[in-house]
Amino acid sequence: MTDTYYVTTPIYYPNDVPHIGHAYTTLAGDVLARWHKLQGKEVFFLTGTDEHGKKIEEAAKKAKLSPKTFTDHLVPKFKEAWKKLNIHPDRFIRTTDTDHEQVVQVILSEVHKKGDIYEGHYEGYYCTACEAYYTEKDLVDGCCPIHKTKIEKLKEESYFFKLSKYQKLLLAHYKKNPDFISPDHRRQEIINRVKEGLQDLSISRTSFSWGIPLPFDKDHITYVWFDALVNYLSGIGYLENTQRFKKFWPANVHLIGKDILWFHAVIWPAILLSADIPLPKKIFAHGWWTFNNEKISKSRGKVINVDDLINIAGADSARYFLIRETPFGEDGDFSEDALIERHNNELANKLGNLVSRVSTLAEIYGLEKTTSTLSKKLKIKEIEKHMESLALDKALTEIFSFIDASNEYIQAKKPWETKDKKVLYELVNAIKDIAILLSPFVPETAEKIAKTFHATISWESLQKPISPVKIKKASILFNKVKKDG
Ligand code: ME8
Repeated sequence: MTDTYYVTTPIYYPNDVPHIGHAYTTLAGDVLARWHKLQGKEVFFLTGTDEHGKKIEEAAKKAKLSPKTFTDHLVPKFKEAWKKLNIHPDRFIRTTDTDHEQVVQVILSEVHKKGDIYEGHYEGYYCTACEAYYTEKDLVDGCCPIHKTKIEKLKEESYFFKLSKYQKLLLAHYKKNPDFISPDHRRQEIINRVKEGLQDLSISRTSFSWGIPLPFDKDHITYVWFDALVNYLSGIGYLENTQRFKKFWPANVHLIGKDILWFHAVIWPAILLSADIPLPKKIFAHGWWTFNNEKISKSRGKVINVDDLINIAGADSARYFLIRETPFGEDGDFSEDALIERHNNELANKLGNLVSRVSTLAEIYGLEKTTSTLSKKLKIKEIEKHMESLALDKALTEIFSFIDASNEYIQAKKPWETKDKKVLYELVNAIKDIAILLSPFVPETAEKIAKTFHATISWESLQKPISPVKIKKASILFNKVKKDG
């Protein structure tokens, strides 16, 4: 039986066009999906949009559109952005999809049947930007601790999910499965907070109507997070494609930003425990991007959208930069200069020049088969280990150490003087392996390299010497980009 791999991203609020933060998580999902596919696994990669709730309803009202028409206008922007970045999910789920709405109702019914939902009154503070509830002690000067905006006090009839009932089970699960929440320091934060105690969660609203009705009380709509989290089940066919569901669930990893770890590491597993569904294997919360060292903010013009990102130096350079620049899991800062720097020095100089020099010399002098000493310097096992532990940046660093080693080799052996066809053969094989390993990160570039050297991008071709065929000089892979000013 083929191994499977199921990776998800958060489903984003389509209240504006996607920016670099959304691109980051989705790109990481695409890199992981491509990596596991390369290794021969059957992969499912899910992303999408979170379309219900007050935030969307208010944004639509401002635009003088119905919520559905409003999101219908914005969803294509997400799909186009992912396409431009060469990100190819197996499904793009919308929470307004009929199959998803059905699954939400089924899960609600399961949890209700279990006796984990009760009726009461909600009284407290609600931040619409977060779509989250806060207690008085969470507030900072009467404002949302995240958005620093004035927060509204709500009182309404509501159904509650017995989150508090799951405190012990959750803590036991974290203990038994130390890899469940990553990175480690975030796991510890969650454990500490859960130990302080859990409050039951208000899971329905009556003050507005843009949501999925509760199956047991049509006057209430479902709280947007209960609705959204269930996408990870509906996305792979919880109801209508049970075979696929069985194949892929539990998910290997839910990739998220650190802002929404509580929902994924506490609320989501509690819902699953209540519905008797196995828990995902891992929740990985990556860090936060700032833009020129400031918080990303649309209103203050501190934002970089996907189009701006790609316009700097192309899709592959954007992909490369985002993954290479910061350790996956830590915060990072985006600047155009830093992207250009890496594009020019690492992609154009190190990788581009290697491919250009070797293909030029191979065209002139040809290749001759030999056993390779250079390829011994390629640490595939290390790269695999990094990918397994989601140290995506480290995997790239390791691949680039081999690019450095290959550049040193050509410099030391001087095949342009010696006309040594064997050295060129070794270098061609090294580049072929580099292209295979880089393919999840920079797919377009990897394909171009493979074409030049008549190689195939596949795990089986890795470290398998190619036949010494005739090679033609490669066209330039990366044109250098000038920094502004
Ligand atoms: O929270 N740096 O949607 P959302 C890094 N709909 N990542 C960032 C980022 C930044 N500055 N800004 C956003 C929601 N992200 C819910 C999710 S899931 C069941 C429901 C990324 O549109 C990061 O992945 O606010 C973060 O978790 C996500 O966008 C939040 O997207």
